[in-house]
Amino acid sequence: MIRIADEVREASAVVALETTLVAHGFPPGEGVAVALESERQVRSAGAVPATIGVLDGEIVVGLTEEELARFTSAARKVGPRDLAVCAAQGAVGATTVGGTLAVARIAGIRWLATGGLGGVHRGFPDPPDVSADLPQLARTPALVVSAGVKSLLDVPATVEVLESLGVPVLGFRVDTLPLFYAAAGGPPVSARVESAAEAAHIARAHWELGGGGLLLGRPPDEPLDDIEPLIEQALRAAREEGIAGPAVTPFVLSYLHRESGGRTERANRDLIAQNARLAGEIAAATA
Ligand code: PSU
Ligand code: MN
Repeated sequence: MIRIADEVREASAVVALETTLVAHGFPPGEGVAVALESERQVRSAGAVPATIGVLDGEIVVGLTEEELARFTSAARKVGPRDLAVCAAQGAVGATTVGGTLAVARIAGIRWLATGGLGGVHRGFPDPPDVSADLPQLARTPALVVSAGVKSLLDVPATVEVLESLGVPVLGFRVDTLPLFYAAAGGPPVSARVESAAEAAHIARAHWELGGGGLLLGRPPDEPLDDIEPLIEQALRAAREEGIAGPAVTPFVLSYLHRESGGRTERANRDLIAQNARLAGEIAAATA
């Protein structure tokens, strides 16, 4: 049921990339460009990208450019619970961080890059919405590089849950977890790291001790510090329109991209590429 591209199978340094952001995080057509740029960044750091998704009854590790083009907004959003169902039903499935981690675990991939990790939604427990990214990260020996967690979440609550799950939350040259678009103002990380090599060393030590996943927060190079009011406005609009569950993030992101005149979209695209680059450097440092 799993097809691993030859190049991925033969490489010693591999970075897994998710496809939910490709299908549901950007306007039609642009997600593919973001995915290809992430792959270029991983390669230029000396590692091999493995973009993961479900196609034609197979879980594919290392999608081709042609295959990537099929990840449109019509694709299912596939978390850990949805992988088998999606493959068995032959649907196109864009894997979330959690879904991608579940596949990485089987394929033996230790490094993953994304924009923002899922987590505890604002207003918990009404609704009691906690992303499956968190428990999946806890049980997968992999390090995820992100700009923190998704901007629309309750970030301090998410960090509390990560602590409960035994997931180290590392900051790349910062003492607080980046807030996705914004760099500063987040909750403290559990440790700060200064280099890709140090992050790799810590991850290896964590796994040697039987640990699972780790989160490494990298602040965006060009942060946007004025987006929070717009996020609150987007969440209000989502509530008023009855948008719930997995549909919230795509709704909020497109709202932000539209209302910010494209600023959040550019920031989102750039930080994903930066995270891919760093994950590539970490993978290459341990190969
Ligand atoms: N961050 C973004 N855009 C996204 C996501 C995160 O800026 O599309 C996706 C990731 O794939 C993440 C998923 O794994 O949202 C989490 O979704 P949920 O909260 O429904 O579990
Ligand atoms: Mn959710």
